[in-house]
Amino acid sequence: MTMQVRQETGESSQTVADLPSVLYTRLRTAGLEHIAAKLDDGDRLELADGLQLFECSDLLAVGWLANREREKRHADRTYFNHNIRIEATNVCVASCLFCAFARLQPGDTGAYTLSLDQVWDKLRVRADQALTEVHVVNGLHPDLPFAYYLELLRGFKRIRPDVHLKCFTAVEIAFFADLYGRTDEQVLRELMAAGLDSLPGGGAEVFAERVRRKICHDKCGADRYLDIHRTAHRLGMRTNVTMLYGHIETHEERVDHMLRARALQDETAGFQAFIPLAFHPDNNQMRKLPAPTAAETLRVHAVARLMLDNVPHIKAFWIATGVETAQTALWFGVDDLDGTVQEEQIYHMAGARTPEALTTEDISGLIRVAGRDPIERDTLYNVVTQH
Ligand code: V47
Repeated sequence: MTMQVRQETGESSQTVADLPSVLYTRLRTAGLEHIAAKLDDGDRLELADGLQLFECSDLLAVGWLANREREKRHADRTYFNHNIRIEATNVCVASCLFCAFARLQPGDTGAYTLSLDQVWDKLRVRADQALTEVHVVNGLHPDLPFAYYLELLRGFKRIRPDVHLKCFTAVEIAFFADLYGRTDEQVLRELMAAGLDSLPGGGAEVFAERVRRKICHDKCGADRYLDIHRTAHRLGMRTNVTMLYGHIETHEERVDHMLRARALQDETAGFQAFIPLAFHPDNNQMRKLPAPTAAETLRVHAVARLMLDNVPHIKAFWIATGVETAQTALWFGVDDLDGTVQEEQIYHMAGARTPEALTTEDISGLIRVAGRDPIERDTLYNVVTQH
């Protein structure tokens, strides 16, 4: 076995013979020796390896392997961006059991739909901020015309032509296609012509049919979600992919989810980041379930880093994981913390107790305190500022 280990500098490497014996013994005792060897040899991890990583009792050994992969790619570099999150409407015809945000009908208590001016104002009032990204996620509204979404994008570009528009999940794209009588590709092309720059990763939940049938039966399925990302990549856009974990899914379904994302990435290389999303149980139809623990969160991010050898970034969405766990995850495979966010609602309505926004100084400070180097990036991972 040749176990190559890159040091934190990313410059030197060592074989298993050079590893401190205590570390080698620990990996062997954890039963992870052969997974370490596969990683060294550039062999891919498969379903059985992923299951073993989820079931291994030594979380630190799993984390150590994930951290080694993280440092090979990024050394200490840790990315975040200066973004704003906008949810223009929470009216949604889908009935996902985990969702605390959606309201079925326009007149229902708490239902809202912002006018275009109200949406644009969210950007206008931040004219003094060096924002680089607007991230839009909406409910599936049955009555808005397609022109609303096209105009929303055009208006953002009029106000801030420099800002990257990461808008509409694949689930929304599928909904638009069905509602407005277009193909998925036509919808993407029209939105791109109006200013769309990339797609966020929302709506993936868990790809396994068993899980989708139970928690999100009436929205776009896994194959269509992946096909929309495939099309977006072909049209030249980059996208992200998420996984909602910590509810009814099995370890096998988590690994299967990662492998399906990896297979598409082999085809297109269009995913920038994989983002595990921690389930929040307040105010939704799965409220009897406990939230995932910090240990589970660290493990999911670590296993994602190890399985998704072809996806450049593993992102911890600090709103979902909590700030402290996101910081710790920087030593469990994570190299990205999303962004300043501002005005997030989906998680806060589901019980998140994280702040609603962090400044770029807050984020770079918490990265530095965790022992990593903060880098403010734009959506496409170009460096904006090396803090
Ligand atoms: O798809 C909804 C999730 C997602 C709950 O692409 C919930 O950069 C946990 O996708 N508990 C939307 N999760 C958010 C999202 C996202 C977040 C950050 C970055 C990016 C990106 C994308 O939120 C939904 C769903 O999976 N969600 N309700 C809940 N109660």
